[in-house]
Amino acid sequence: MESRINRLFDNSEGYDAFFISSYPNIFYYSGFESDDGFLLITRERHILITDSRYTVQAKEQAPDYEIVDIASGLKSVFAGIDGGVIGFEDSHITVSGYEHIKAALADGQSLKPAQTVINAPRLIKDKEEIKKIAEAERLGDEAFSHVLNMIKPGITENEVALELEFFMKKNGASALSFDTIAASGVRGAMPHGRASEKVIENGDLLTLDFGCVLNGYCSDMTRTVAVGNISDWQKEVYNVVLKAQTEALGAIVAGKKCSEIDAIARDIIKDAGYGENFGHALGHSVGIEIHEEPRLSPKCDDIIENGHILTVEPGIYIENRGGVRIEDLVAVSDGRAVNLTHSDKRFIIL
Ligand SMILES: [Mn+2]
Repeated sequence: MESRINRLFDNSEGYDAFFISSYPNIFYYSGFESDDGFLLITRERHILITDSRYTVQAKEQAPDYEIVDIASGLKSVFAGIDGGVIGFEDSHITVSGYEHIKAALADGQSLKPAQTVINAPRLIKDKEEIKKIAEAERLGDEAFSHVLNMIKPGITENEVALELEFFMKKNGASALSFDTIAASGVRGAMPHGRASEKVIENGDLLTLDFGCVLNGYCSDMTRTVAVGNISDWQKEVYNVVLKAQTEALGAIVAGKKCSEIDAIARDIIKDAGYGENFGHALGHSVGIEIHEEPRLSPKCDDIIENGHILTVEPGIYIENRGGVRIEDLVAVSDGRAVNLTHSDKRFIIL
């Protein structure tokens, strides 16, 4: 935690202190797994403000912090630090929250927006974080091979999704990264088609996009499988998506622009005649939150660096027919992409 706080101050000229209020940043900078509280950090003092319901948990999870009970009032906490300019999470705090904090400041103290500065250290994952993300992704792989045994005509998307979720939670996940997507047949044309009561039928493609939170970090993966008798267009679309996915993934190296990687996948899909059927970005980063920066999108000029985690997830979606998406999660390490997803990408026909 100390090194994370040092990185924050080393790259934030003009700030004397930070007031941190969102769950991901409280967890990142302190280890405290709750957003019923705030952090107030200066170089010298690390203060976690919470209430009596959480003091035991706070002492345990944030041993580097002084724990202060909110009952003693925010005013006395601010009066106790010698920070002048206090950075706060302007994308997170409400207007009334802002007014409340402002009213508690001591003489000579002021608030300054600092969301980008506070989030910045989280873009580059350290070894421990990469390990946790890899473990979460591994659990996703295991859940996927577990449900392959049950997918057959006659069961519903919800049944498959629940089995994935049950497996991940039974094996240590504290939550899901997001609502599980299980989209079969024509529903596959919706990139974010949440699992429904639809029965999986012979001839359907089934897209499963899911993830879990393990040790505070998210996983994310997508596989599309076929059920029963498959037609030529389904095979063709699968192969185009697979080619776009593997070539974009193989092109990820430190130093390249995010938009260049997106373009590789997008051009392959366009050249195959499906340009109109791939509307979303190629990928995003993953960490404490499921969607983090940078993004593999046409608009993202960020340069890929060691410590970035990225999803690579092209798709083709055809209204009234169906869709295919394939997604792996990679870590950039020693300049190149290390794939953290190990599930088979060959066309699986069940
Ligand atoms: Mn994703």
